[in-house]
Amino acid sequence: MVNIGLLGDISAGKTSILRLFVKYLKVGDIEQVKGGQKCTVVKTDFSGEATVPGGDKEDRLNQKETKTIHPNRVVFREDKSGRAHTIFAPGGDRKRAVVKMGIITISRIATQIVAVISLDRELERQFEFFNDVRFFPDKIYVCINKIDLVEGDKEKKIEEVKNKIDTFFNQRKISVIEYFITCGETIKDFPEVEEYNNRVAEMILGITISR
Ligand SMILES: Nc1nc2c(ncn2[C@@H]2O[C@H](COP(=O)(O)OP(=O)(O)OP(=O)(O)O)[C@@H](O)[C@H]2O)c(=O)[nH]1
Ligand SMILES: [Mg+2]
Repeated sequence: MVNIGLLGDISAGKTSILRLFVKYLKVGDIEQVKGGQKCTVVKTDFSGEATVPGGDKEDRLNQKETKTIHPNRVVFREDKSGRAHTIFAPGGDRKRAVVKMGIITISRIATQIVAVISLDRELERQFEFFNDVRFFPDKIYVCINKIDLVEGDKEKKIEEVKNKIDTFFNQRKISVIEYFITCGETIKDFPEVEEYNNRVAEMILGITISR
C-alpha cells in the first residue's frame, strides 16, 4: 500500500488534482490512460474543504472560492491485485495553524511525496512552502500544474522551471524522481486538455502501481 501526499503552496491545484483522479476512477477512463488498469474508489473525503466567504485579501486576489482546511483524502483499490492506496491532499495555507498541522501530519505518514507546483505563480514563493516542511524524504516526485496557463513556448518554460526546481531541491539534498506536467481542471478552450488531464491519472498510477 502506498500513501501519497500531495504537498504544495496555496492554490497550486492539489484538491483539483485529487478530484480529477476520482473522476477518472468513477467514469472508468482510468483504464484508457497510459499504464491504466481497472481501479475502484474505496473512500473519498473532501470534508476538509471550506468555502471562504469573501476570503482574505489573498483569496480574493486568487479569486479563490474554497480552500483546504483539513487534508482531503481518497482511498482506491487496484482491482487485479486487490491492493489499496491512499492519496492525501492537505491545504497549502501554512500560516493557519490548523492547516499547517495537516501538512506536518501528511508529510510524516506519506510514503511518497508529490510536490505540486503551479505555473501561474512565482516559483520563489512556492518554494517557501517547502522550506517549512520539516519531514521530507530524500526522493520526491514533482507535479508541474496549470500547463494551460503558459503563454508562448511551453517547452522552453517547462525546461526553465524544471531547472529551478531541481536546483532548489538539490540544495536540500532531495532529488526528483520524475516530473509530471499536468492540467488539473477541465479547461474548455485548451486544445490539449485531455492529454494533460490524463497525466494526472498516469502520475498517480505511476507512483502507486507495481510496487
Ligand atoms: N487554469 C487552471 N486552473 C487550475 C488548474 N488546477 C487547478 N486550477 C484552479 O486553481 C484554483 C485552486 O485549486 P485548488 O485545487 O483548490 O488548489 P489547492 O492547491 O488545493 O489549494 P489549497 O488547498 O487551498 O492550498 C481553483 O480555482 C482551480 O480551479 C489547472 O491545471 N489549470
Ligand atoms: Mg486544496
